Amino acid sequence: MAFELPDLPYAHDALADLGMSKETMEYHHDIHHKAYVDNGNKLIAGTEWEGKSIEDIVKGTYNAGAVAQSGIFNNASQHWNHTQFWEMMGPQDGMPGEVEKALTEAFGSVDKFKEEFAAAGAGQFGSGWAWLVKDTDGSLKVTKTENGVNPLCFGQTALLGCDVWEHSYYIDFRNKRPAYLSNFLDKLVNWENVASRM
Ligand code: MN3
Repeated sequence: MAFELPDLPYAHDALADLGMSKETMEYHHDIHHKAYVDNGNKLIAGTEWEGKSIEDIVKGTYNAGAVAQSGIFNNASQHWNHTQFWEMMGPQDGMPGEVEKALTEAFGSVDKFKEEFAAAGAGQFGSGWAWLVKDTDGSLKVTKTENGVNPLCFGQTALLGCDVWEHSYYIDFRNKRPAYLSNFLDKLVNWENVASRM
C-alpha cells in the first residue's frame, strides 16, 4: 500500500501555547513529512517493497553500520518516525500512574528519566532522534539514533521519540536544542499515548 500523509491528530495551532508553533507544524508536517511520503512512494514503486507494510520496509532495508542508508530506508523510516511523533504529542492531562511507576523503576525518578532523555537528544551529533524504548528483554531504555534510524531497526518498541533534526525546533527555539528538549518533555508529550505503547 502506498504511503499516505496522515492528518495531524490535532489542529496545526493546537500546540502553539505549549512551545510548538503553527508555523513549525506547517513546515514540519505539511512539507517535511509529506516529502518523505512522496519520495518514499517514488522510490518504492516497481520494487520488491511495493505493497509491503511500512514496518517490513523499514526493517528490511536497514543496513546496520552503513554511513548513508538507502533512499528507501531513509524515507520509509522518517515517514514512520513522524507518524509516531505527532501521536506522541498533544495537550496533556499529566502523566498516568503506570507511566510514572515504570519510569521511576527504570531510571530512579521521572526527573532522572527526563535528564537522561534530554542528554541523549542534546548529545546526538547532527540530525536524529531521542527515544524511550522497551527493549527486547522488556526493560525500558533511553537511546539516540542518527538520521532516520529508529527502534524498529533493533527489534525494540518505541514508547516515546523526539525529533532533534533542526527543522523540528529552529523556528521556535533557534539553535537551543536543550531548551526544545526540556520543553518537549515538560509540555508536549502525550503521556497517555506513551502508556498505550507500554
Ligand atoms: Mn522531522
